[in-house]
Amino acid sequence: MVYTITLNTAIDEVIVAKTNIKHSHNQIIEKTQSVGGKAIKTNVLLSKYGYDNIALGFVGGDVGKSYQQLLKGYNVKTEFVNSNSYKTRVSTIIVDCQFGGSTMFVEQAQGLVNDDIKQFFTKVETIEDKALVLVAGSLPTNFKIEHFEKLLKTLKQKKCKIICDVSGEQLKAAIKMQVDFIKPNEHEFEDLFNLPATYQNVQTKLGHLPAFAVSLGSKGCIYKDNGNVKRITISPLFAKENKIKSTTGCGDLFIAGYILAILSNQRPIIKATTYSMAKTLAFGSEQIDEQSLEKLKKYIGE
Ligand code: TA6
Repeated sequence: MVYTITLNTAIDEVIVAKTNIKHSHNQIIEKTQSVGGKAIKTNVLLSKYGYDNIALGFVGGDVGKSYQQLLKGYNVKTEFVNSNSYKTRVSTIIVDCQFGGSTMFVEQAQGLVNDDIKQFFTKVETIEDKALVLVAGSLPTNFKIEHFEKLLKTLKQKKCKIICDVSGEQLKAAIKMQVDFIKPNEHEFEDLFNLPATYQNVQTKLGHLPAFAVSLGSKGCIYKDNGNVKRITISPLFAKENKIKSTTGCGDLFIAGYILAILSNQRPIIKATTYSMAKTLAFGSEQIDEQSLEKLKKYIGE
């Protein structure tokens, strides 16, 4: 069983527009709703491939109801805390179909109350010992860093395999707790250490951890597994030979691919990279271009 924890859920309103900067009349080509929040993308993928998984976290408000409907459509089993004060957010993602690329605007989450947090930790206690647990995304207001540290400590005591895709103070706590895998992107690394994400700096700052990946966007990633710090590159031919639609969600699908590989005894970093690349070929923030997965491996260098 894989558990995911999305403390700050969101629905992503994805707006695909044809920009016309000259006249600033930008025509909307397509509007879709995507499953937002980071860890939940892994549930969507695991359910698709028939792996048991449960999503924990907080939902609330009308958007929370729609969010759970979306997840039902993906056959994702949830154990969310339904809060009366927290409201599942709406993130707006503008995808420029002419020049490529996406821009994301994320609502500030409203507050949780202590009873919500108490209910959450009661659910955390039901997580099986030694389970694989993914914790990803931002914290809602009132879920303090102390709560986050308590969450990691509880999972450690349960001897869970803890994977974290977090930033800032949460990333610092995950490193201190020496969780089993972290995946900051280059900006999150640079913000935390005030250093560029070079091979040397990554090795110095993260080399003591069991495993990690620092994602470098279209340049690949610097990672550690089986004891050595190595690098994955992505050929520039990938962007030349494929239509890049939206990079929103790439980091989330990297993690989903990593976990899928662990469950299917494949090389985690290669699968993670292909899923992250396949995400750029679809508009939705939880979608990938499945047909492209096999052929993407030819663009990956080690
Ligand atoms: O990485 C993309 C994404 O997961 C979007 O789906 C959007 O919901 C946002 O990031 C959520 O991130 P946050 O860190 O605010 O939980």
